[in-house]
Amino acid sequence: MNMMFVSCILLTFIFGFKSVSSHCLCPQPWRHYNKHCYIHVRFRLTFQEAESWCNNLPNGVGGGHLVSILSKEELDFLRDTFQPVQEVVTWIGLTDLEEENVFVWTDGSHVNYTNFDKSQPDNNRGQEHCIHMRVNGKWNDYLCFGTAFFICKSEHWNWHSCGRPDI
Ligand SMILES: [Ca+2]
Repeated sequence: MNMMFVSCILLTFIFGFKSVSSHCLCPQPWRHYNKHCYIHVRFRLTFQEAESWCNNLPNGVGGGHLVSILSKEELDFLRDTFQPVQEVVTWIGLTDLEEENVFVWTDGSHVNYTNFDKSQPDNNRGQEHCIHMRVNGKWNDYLCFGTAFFICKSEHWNWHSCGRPDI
């Protein structure tokens, strides 16, 4: 291969990727991370109301769920992105409502990673089955009919106005 050809390939590669910004993958004000879009919703709902809100997402994003957090990296992304506007607690999509101490994500993801706070989950008074995240990023089981801000997560979107196929 001659140098000109290699340079062409490299430039195409670099500018090809640059033209696919996160704005193409998630509509504003959603934020993109690892093939998913996230939004921090700043009004208070119960756990089930928040899950329903995420299931019926506006802006054509598609059906989503309360956020599943599958790794420390994903948790760090959420904290870095939403911490400045995060209130005391934020619903995440983890619950053991169906069976005590068997935690499931509402989006069906496997539970391979958790980040519960010290002494949690404690199922206080036998009534805490829905998980929220505290400002310190640690998780706590809480009353499902309590209200909190929440984060929705949805598979990212090929926004047609980008004019390019998704990568
Ligand atoms: Ca608790």
